Amino acid sequence: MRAASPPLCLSLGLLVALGACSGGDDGDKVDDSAVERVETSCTNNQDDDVDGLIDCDDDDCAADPVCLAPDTETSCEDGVDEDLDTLTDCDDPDCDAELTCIWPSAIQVDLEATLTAYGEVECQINSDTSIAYYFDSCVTSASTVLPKASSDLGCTSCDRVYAGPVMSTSDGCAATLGDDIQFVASSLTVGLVFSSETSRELWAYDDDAGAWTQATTLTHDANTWVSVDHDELLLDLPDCLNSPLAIGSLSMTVRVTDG
Ligand SMILES: [Ca+2]
Ligand SMILES: [Ca+2]
Ligand SMILES: [Ca+2]
Ligand SMILES: [Ca+2]
Repeated sequence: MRAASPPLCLSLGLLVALGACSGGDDGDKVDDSAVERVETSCTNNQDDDVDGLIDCDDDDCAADPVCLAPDTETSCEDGVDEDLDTLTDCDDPDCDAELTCIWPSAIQVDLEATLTAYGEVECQINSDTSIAYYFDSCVTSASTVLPKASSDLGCTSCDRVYAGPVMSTSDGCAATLGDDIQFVASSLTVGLVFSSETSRELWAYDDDAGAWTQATTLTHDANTWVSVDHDELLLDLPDCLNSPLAIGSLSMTVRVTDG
Protein backbone atom coordinates (compact mmCIF):
# COMPACT_ATOMS: atom_id res chain seq x y z
CA MET A 1 0.00 0.00 0.00
CA ARG A 2 1.36 3.39 -0.94
CA ALA A 3 1.60 6.11 1.53
CA ALA A 4 -0.38 9.26 0.83
CA SER A 5 1.64 12.07 -0.75
CA PRO A 6 1.86 14.55 2.09
CA PRO A 7 3.91 17.46 0.74
CA LEU A 8 1.19 19.01 -1.39
CA CYS A 9 -1.41 18.50 1.27
CA LEU A 10 0.96 19.95 3.81
CA SER A 11 1.70 22.96 1.69
CA LEU A 12 -1.91 23.74 1.11
CA GLY A 13 -2.59 23.12 4.73
CA LEU A 14 0.16 25.56 5.68
CA LEU A 15 -1.17 28.26 3.37
CA VAL A 16 -4.60 27.89 4.75
CA ALA A 17 -3.21 27.97 8.24
CA LEU A 18 -1.15 31.09 7.58
CA GLY A 19 -4.13 32.75 6.00
CA ALA A 20 -6.12 32.01 9.04
CA CYS A 21 -3.42 33.38 11.32
CA SER A 22 -3.02 36.62 9.40
CA GLY A 23 -6.04 38.13 10.91
CA GLY A 24 -9.14 36.49 9.97
CA ASP A 25 -10.90 39.72 8.95
CA ASP A 26 -10.35 42.48 6.27
CA GLY A 27 -8.72 44.94 8.66
CA ASP A 28 -5.18 44.54 7.27
CA LYS A 29 -6.10 43.94 3.68
CA VAL A 30 -4.50 46.43 1.22
CA ASP A 31 -7.09 48.55 -0.54
CA ASP A 32 -5.85 49.00 -4.11
CA SER A 33 -8.13 51.94 -4.75
CA ALA A 34 -6.39 53.93 -2.01
CA VAL A 35 -2.91 53.67 -3.66
CA GLU A 36 -1.99 56.79 -5.60
CA ARG A 37 -1.15 55.74 -9.10
CA VAL A 38 1.01 57.85 -11.32
CA GLU A 39 2.35 57.85 -14.86
CA THR A 40 5.73 56.31 -14.13
CA SER A 41 7.28 57.20 -17.49
CA CYS A 42 6.37 60.22 -19.56
CA THR A 43 8.08 58.93 -22.69
CA ASN A 44 7.18 55.25 -22.99
CA ASN A 45 3.98 55.80 -24.99
CA GLN A 46 2.08 53.79 -22.41
CA ASP A 47 -0.65 54.68 -19.98
CA ASP A 48 1.20 53.42 -16.91
CA ASP A 49 -1.48 54.30 -14.38
CA VAL A 50 -4.36 53.23 -16.60
CA ASP A 51 -6.24 56.51 -16.27
CA GLY A 52 -6.76 56.82 -20.02
CA LEU A 53 -4.06 59.51 -20.43
CA ILE A 54 -0.71 58.65 -21.95
CA ASP A 55 2.63 60.32 -21.18
CA CYS A 56 2.45 64.12 -21.55
CA ASP A 57 -1.34 64.05 -21.87
CA ASP A 58 -1.38 62.90 -18.25
CA ASP A 59 -1.24 65.69 -15.65
CA ASP A 60 1.25 63.55 -13.71
CA CYS A 61 3.79 64.53 -16.36
CA ALA A 62 3.07 68.28 -16.29
CA ALA A 63 6.42 69.09 -14.67
CA ASP A 64 8.49 66.63 -16.69
CA PRO A 65 11.12 68.44 -18.81
CA VAL A 66 10.14 66.36 -21.83
CA CYS A 67 6.57 67.63 -21.59
CA LEU A 68 7.64 71.21 -20.89
CA ALA A 69 9.89 71.23 -23.96
CA PRO A 70 8.57 72.81 -27.19
CA ASP A 71 7.42 70.49 -29.97
CA THR A 72 10.11 71.65 -32.34
CA GLU A 73 13.63 73.10 -32.40
CA THR A 74 13.02 76.80 -31.70
CA SER A 75 16.47 78.00 -32.79
CA CYS A 76 18.62 76.25 -35.36
CA GLU A 77 21.93 77.85 -34.44
CA ASP A 78 22.12 78.06 -30.65
CA GLY A 79 23.69 74.67 -29.93
CA VAL A 80 20.70 73.68 -27.80
CA ASP A 81 18.36 70.76 -28.40
CA GLU A 82 15.19 72.63 -27.42
CA ASP A 83 12.68 69.88 -28.12
CA LEU A 84 14.81 67.23 -26.39
CA ASP A 85 14.67 64.78 -29.27
CA THR A 86 18.48 64.33 -29.05
CA LEU A 87 18.94 66.17 -32.38
CA THR A 88 20.45 69.64 -32.12
CA ASP A 89 20.05 72.55 -34.53
CA CYS A 90 20.73 71.58 -38.16
CA ASP A 91 20.90 67.87 -37.25
CA ASP A 92 17.21 68.09 -36.35
CA PRO A 93 14.85 67.68 -39.34
CA ASP A 94 12.83 70.55 -37.83
CA CYS A 95 15.60 72.79 -39.18
CA ASP A 96 15.73 71.37 -42.70
CA ALA A 97 14.12 74.44 -44.25
CA GLU A 98 16.11 76.95 -42.24
CA LEU A 99 18.49 78.96 -44.38
CA THR A 100 21.20 78.71 -41.77
CA CYS A 101 21.17 74.94 -42.32
CA ILE A 102 21.09 75.23 -46.10
CA TRP A 103 23.84 77.82 -46.43
CA PRO A 104 27.34 76.39 -46.56
CA SER A 105 29.44 76.31 -43.40
CA ALA A 106 32.57 76.70 -45.55
CA ILE A 107 33.30 77.80 -49.09
CA GLN A 108 36.15 77.09 -51.45
CA VAL A 109 37.24 80.22 -53.29
CA ASP A 110 39.32 79.96 -56.46
CA LEU A 111 40.64 83.20 -57.92
CA GLU A 112 42.28 83.80 -61.24
CA ALA A 113 43.58 87.16 -62.45
CA THR A 114 44.56 87.30 -66.11
CA LEU A 115 46.31 90.39 -67.41
CA THR A 116 46.24 90.82 -71.16
CA ALA A 117 48.95 93.45 -71.45
CA TYR A 118 48.94 96.14 -74.13
CA GLY A 119 52.73 95.64 -74.41
CA GLU A 120 54.69 98.84 -74.71
CA VAL A 121 53.43 101.81 -72.69
CA GLU A 122 54.80 105.36 -72.91
CA CYS A 123 55.67 107.12 -69.68
CA GLN A 124 55.89 110.89 -70.12
CA ILE A 125 58.79 112.14 -67.98
CA ASN A 126 58.47 115.79 -69.11
CA SER A 127 57.15 117.67 -72.11
CA ASP A 128 60.10 116.54 -74.23
CA THR A 129 60.96 113.14 -72.87
CA SER A 130 59.19 109.86 -72.59
CA ILE A 131 60.39 106.39 -71.83
CA ALA A 132 58.78 103.14 -72.82
CA TYR A 133 57.75 100.43 -70.40
CA TYR A 134 56.93 96.98 -71.58
CA PHE A 135 54.58 94.70 -69.70
CA ASP A 136 53.99 91.02 -70.38
CA SER A 137 50.66 89.33 -70.09
CA CYS A 138 50.40 87.15 -67.01
CA VAL A 139 48.20 84.97 -64.84
CA THR A 140 48.01 84.80 -61.07
CA SER A 141 45.81 82.29 -59.31
CA ALA A 142 45.03 81.39 -55.73
CA SER A 143 42.78 79.07 -53.82
CA THR A 144 41.44 78.77 -50.30
CA VAL A 145 38.79 77.13 -48.19
CA LEU A 146 37.19 79.71 -45.95
CA PRO A 147 35.21 78.65 -42.89
CA LYS A 148 32.16 80.54 -41.74
CA ALA A 149 33.14 83.38 -39.44
CA SER A 150 31.70 83.39 -35.95
CA SER A 151 29.94 86.71 -36.57
CA ASP A 152 29.10 89.02 -39.46
CA LEU A 153 32.34 90.95 -38.75
CA GLY A 154 30.49 94.18 -39.43
CA CYS A 155 28.93 93.25 -42.77
CA THR A 156 25.33 94.03 -41.92
CA SER A 157 24.23 93.30 -45.50
CA CYS A 158 25.78 89.82 -45.55
CA ASP A 159 23.84 86.67 -44.83
CA ARG A 160 27.04 84.86 -43.93
CA VAL A 161 30.67 85.89 -43.65
CA TYR A 162 33.72 83.73 -44.33
CA ALA A 163 37.34 84.50 -43.51
CA GLY A 164 40.73 82.87 -43.69
CA PRO A 165 44.19 82.82 -45.30
CA VAL A 166 44.71 82.40 -49.04
CA MET A 167 47.27 80.16 -50.73
CA SER A 168 48.75 81.43 -53.98
CA THR A 169 48.83 78.59 -56.51
CA SER A 170 50.74 80.49 -59.18
CA ASP A 171 51.89 84.07 -59.19
CA GLY A 172 52.95 84.76 -62.78
CA CYS A 173 52.15 88.46 -62.50
CA ALA A 174 54.66 89.07 -59.72
CA ALA A 175 57.42 88.59 -62.28
CA THR A 176 55.85 91.08 -64.67
CA LEU A 177 54.53 93.73 -62.32
CA GLY A 178 56.65 93.29 -59.22
CA ASP A 179 55.59 92.37 -55.73
CA ASP A 180 53.97 95.75 -55.09
CA ILE A 181 50.97 94.85 -57.17
CA GLN A 182 49.08 91.90 -55.81
CA PHE A 183 45.89 90.78 -57.41
CA VAL A 184 45.21 88.35 -54.59
CA ALA A 185 45.52 89.20 -50.92
CA SER A 186 47.17 86.86 -48.44
CA SER A 187 43.90 86.57 -46.54
CA LEU A 188 40.29 87.05 -47.46
CA THR A 189 37.28 88.26 -45.55
CA VAL A 190 34.21 87.93 -47.73
CA GLY A 191 30.49 87.94 -47.21
CA LEU A 192 27.73 86.32 -49.21
CA VAL A 193 24.21 87.53 -49.73
CA PHE A 194 22.11 84.56 -50.79
CA SER A 195 19.93 86.54 -53.19
CA SER A 196 18.21 83.74 -55.07
CA GLU A 197 18.58 80.20 -56.39
CA THR A 198 20.82 81.49 -59.16
CA SER A 199 22.45 84.61 -57.78
CA ARG A 200 24.63 85.59 -54.86
CA GLU A 201 26.27 88.87 -54.01
CA LEU A 202 29.90 88.64 -52.97
CA TRP A 203 30.97 91.34 -50.55
CA ALA A 204 34.57 91.95 -49.58
CA TYR A 205 36.19 93.77 -46.72
CA ASP A 206 38.62 96.42 -47.87
CA ASP A 207 41.35 96.68 -45.24
CA ASP A 208 42.59 100.02 -46.55
CA ALA A 209 39.17 101.64 -46.62
CA GLY A 210 38.04 99.82 -43.49
CA ALA A 211 34.70 99.14 -45.10
CA TRP A 212 32.64 96.47 -46.78
CA THR A 213 31.76 96.82 -50.44
CA GLN A 214 29.87 94.63 -52.84
CA ALA A 215 32.66 93.20 -54.98
CA THR A 216 30.75 91.21 -57.58
CA THR A 217 27.71 89.10 -58.30
CA LEU A 218 28.11 85.34 -58.56
CA THR A 219 25.84 83.29 -60.76
CA HIS A 220 25.19 79.59 -60.53
CA ASP A 221 27.19 77.43 -62.92
CA ALA A 222 27.04 73.66 -62.45
CA ASN A 223 28.29 73.02 -58.91
CA THR A 224 29.95 76.39 -58.48
CA TRP A 225 29.18 80.08 -58.35
CA VAL A 226 31.13 82.20 -60.78
CA SER A 227 31.79 85.80 -61.66
CA VAL A 228 34.11 87.17 -64.32
CA ASP A 229 34.86 90.88 -64.24
CA HIS A 230 36.92 92.78 -66.78
CA ASP A 231 38.63 96.06 -66.10
CA GLU A 232 41.41 98.12 -67.53
CA LEU A 233 44.46 97.87 -65.29
CA LEU A 234 45.81 101.29 -64.37
CA LEU A 235 49.31 101.49 -62.94
CA ASP A 236 50.14 104.44 -60.74
CA LEU A 237 53.68 105.59 -61.56
CA PRO A 238 54.44 108.92 -59.84
CA ASP A 239 57.38 109.69 -62.14
CA CYS A 240 55.14 109.64 -65.19
CA LEU A 241 53.23 112.83 -65.96
CA ASN A 242 50.60 110.72 -67.67
CA SER A 243 50.18 108.42 -64.65
CA PRO A 244 48.20 106.30 -64.08
CA LEU A 245 49.19 104.28 -67.10
CA ALA A 246 46.74 101.87 -68.67
CA ILE A 247 48.83 98.75 -69.14
CA GLY A 248 46.32 96.13 -70.10
CA SER A 249 42.98 94.45 -69.63
CA LEU A 250 42.50 92.56 -66.39
CA SER A 251 40.06 89.70 -66.14
CA MET A 252 39.28 88.50 -62.63
CA THR A 253 37.46 85.19 -62.24
CA VAL A 254 36.02 84.27 -58.85
CA ARG A 255 34.72 80.76 -58.38
CA VAL A 256 32.96 79.77 -55.17
CA THR A 257 32.15 76.16 -54.33
CA ASP A 258 30.05 75.31 -51.29
CA GLY A 259 31.99 73.28 -48.78
CA1 LIG B 1 3.73 56.57 -19.86
CA1 LIG C 1 -1.84 57.78 -17.50
CA1 LIG D 1 18.52 74.57 -31.18
CA1 LIG E 1 15.97 68.82 -31.36
